Amino acid sequence: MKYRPLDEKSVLSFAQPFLLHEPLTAQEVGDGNLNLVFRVLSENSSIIIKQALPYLRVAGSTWPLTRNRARIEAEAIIYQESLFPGILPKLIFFDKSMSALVLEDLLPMRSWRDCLIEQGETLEVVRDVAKYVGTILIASSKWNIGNDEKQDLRGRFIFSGLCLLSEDLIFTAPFKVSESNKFSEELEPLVNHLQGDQEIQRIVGQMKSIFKTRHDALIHGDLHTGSVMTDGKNHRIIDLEFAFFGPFGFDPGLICAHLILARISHFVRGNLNYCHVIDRSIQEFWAILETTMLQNWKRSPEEFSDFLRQLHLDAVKFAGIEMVRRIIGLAHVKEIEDLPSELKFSAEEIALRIGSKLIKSNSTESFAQTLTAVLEEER
Ligand code: ADP
Ligand code: SR1
Ligand code: MG
Repeated sequence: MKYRPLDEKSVLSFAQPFLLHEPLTAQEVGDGNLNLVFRVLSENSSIIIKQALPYLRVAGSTWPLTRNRARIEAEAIIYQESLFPGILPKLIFFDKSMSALVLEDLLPMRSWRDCLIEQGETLEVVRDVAKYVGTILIASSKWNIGNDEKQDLRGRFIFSGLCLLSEDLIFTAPFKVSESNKFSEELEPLVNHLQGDQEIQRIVGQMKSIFKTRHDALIHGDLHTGSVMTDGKNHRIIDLEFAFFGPFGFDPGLICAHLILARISHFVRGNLNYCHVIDRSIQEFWAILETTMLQNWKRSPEEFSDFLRQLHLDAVKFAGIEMVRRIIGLAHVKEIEDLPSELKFSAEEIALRIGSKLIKSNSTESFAQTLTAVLEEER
């Protein structure tokens, strides 16, 4: 079949072979920045069709983007499912020429981001996310795969077009004057100050280089709270199109950055009890992550200590960079975007300040301790 973008009508016949009964209706449900995501319903079942467009959806056809990301997502689901069964949506079929994945419909699960916005249960979610990250990081690490497999996996999950997009949108554009940046006028003095900070420039440059050159494990690559779905009890990790062999600290840093952004959103709204829930979630994330990694560790305890020290150090900096880019860069987060304007500015200011401090942190403490010290200074 020749590639053509699907719509709510043509997706019905595309989905037909994968449903028990005739497809009845389809709805585009992707709130995403990149792809088309359809829910196709038949009499008593439904499936998800996720199709890559040849461009960055949020920017329009002027920003081309390789459809190879659909192949990466399909192969990453298959590989990670073998390492952590049950945490990913079932891949029913992958149509290479259409760059389309047929996926299990996770409804009634909803995104963890929405759950955090509504002050929902989050500790159970964080535990599963930590187990997922810990398992994948160690099981797919350079130490735990043989040379042949390593060569094969590295070939399939090399630094992709989406990694280039991350390089640009996370590490480059937000830290200089760039057309793709998006922030309000009142934030301009703060942005100018941050972009003129030589220490930040130097550290972000170093972290960008780590992002591009450290092939530690097959990381998710876009692990924010919108990439996790939950019904309170069961949790799934979605959206693996950014998967590649990258640095250990990237996924943990990203997930914590988004928990901190959620915390800031609640802080400015005065929901202090929920801020404590998020603090506990971050502590719990690291506790479970460390336990999971240790359970799978096959090297010496001394090496584990060194590994952990580096992991915390990198994750703190990746988290700071991710926070900054979600305020200045192209892609923002709705827990901050949807705040009333007077609270939004205050949240953005706090996020830039905390983000900058995390980037500059030289703390040899754990992620949670470093964050606690930074939050103390905010009081
Ligand atoms: P994008 O990469 O374009 O951002 P995502 O994979 O993040 O696309 O999906 C966008 C949205 O589509 C998700 O936030 C979720 O609401 C919905 N979605 C994606 N996959 C599924 C699924 N397997 N089951 C139910 N909903 C899904
Ligand atoms: C503006 S679109 C790009 C962002 O959305 C994705 O989910 C990634 O986070 C990416 O940086
Ligand atoms: Mg995506």
